[in-house]
Amino acid sequence: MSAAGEPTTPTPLGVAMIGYAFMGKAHSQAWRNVAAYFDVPAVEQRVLVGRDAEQVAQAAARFGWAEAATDWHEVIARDDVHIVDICAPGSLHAEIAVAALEAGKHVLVEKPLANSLAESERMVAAARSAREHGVQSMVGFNYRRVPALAYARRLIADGRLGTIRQVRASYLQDWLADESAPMTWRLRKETAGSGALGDIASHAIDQIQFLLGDTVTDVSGRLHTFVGRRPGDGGLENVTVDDAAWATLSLSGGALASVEVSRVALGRKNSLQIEVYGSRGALTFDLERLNELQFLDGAAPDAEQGFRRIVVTEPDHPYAGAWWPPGHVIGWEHTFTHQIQDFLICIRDGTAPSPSFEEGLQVQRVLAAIEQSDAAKSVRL
Ligand code: SOE
Repeated sequence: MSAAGEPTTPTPLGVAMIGYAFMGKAHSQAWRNVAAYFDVPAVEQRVLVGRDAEQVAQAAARFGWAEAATDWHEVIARDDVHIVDICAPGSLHAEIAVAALEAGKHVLVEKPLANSLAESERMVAAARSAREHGVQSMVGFNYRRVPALAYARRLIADGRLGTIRQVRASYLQDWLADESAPMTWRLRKETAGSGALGDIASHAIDQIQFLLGDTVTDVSGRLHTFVGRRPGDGGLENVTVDDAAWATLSLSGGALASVEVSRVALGRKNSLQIEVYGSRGALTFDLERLNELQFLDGAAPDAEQGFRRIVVTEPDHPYAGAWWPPGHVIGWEHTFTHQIQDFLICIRDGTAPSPSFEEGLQVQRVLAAIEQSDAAKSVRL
């Protein structure tokens, strides 16, 4: 407590991270770098947690963590741990997040929030009561922190596109196009919850709601699994999640959006594309050119109509001023650094971060509605 009785931020803030695979690696570089580029409270990467003692120790040494541990229960009880960053599979999110929040730790959890609505609701309840004690929580929808997309949101909020009518979002990958690609936790319903739906449609849906500042109110959807069996440890195993998903969404402000996602779209590595069409302007974004935004100003003279390319690296653009001079582009990993800087500022200022667990639950409701709509099936001709 400060002299005025206000809660003070411990210095440095001790961080524990659970999980050290792909997302753990991405988050680690952000924890390592954030204080070098942004004006944030000091942090210390105290402990990395994983199930395999040898592997987690190697990962800790490599990714800059002071210690390694195998029992997350012990770690969240430590007094020198103030923040818990959950990069474990979705099936573990609820249990760890609720326990960490109850132990008074700020929690950052990877997307999607959880594997089911029931788990998500438990997490929201825990987040709400923790918030009353100044304990913050956030979901890792990192694409909100792409400068071009944060800037797109600003243009939309400023009315530069007029009334938004239509959004097209697609997120296509091909790492499952090969039928011999092996089983992983991401292909089992009990660990991942769903397939392309939770993994990448969740990003697209969050992004649409973020850009428009709107909420999805109505959904129709379709899921499909193209490769039903894949090699596991003991031979071929059933894939219990979708490979691809489609949805049309109505938004509270009157816009309609289409979403198409796939992990079997051959040739597409990590292609997130978004197009927004309004009554006065339009914009398009492609993650493979993440420093750029294409903007069409419908108010320009007819003879000058056309999309123009904005390189989103100016000091006035979101996040960009912390890095390099204009035109010196940044990459995918920077979105995680931005995410952690936003989270740390909220912890320091005692303000609620976004996307909150409530916002994560809203995405989860849309995912569940797409599954429900798929179960209702289409009209057969
Ligand atoms: C795997 O499909 C994945 O790593 C997602 O889980 C991430 O959220 C996305 O950013 C990239 O693809």
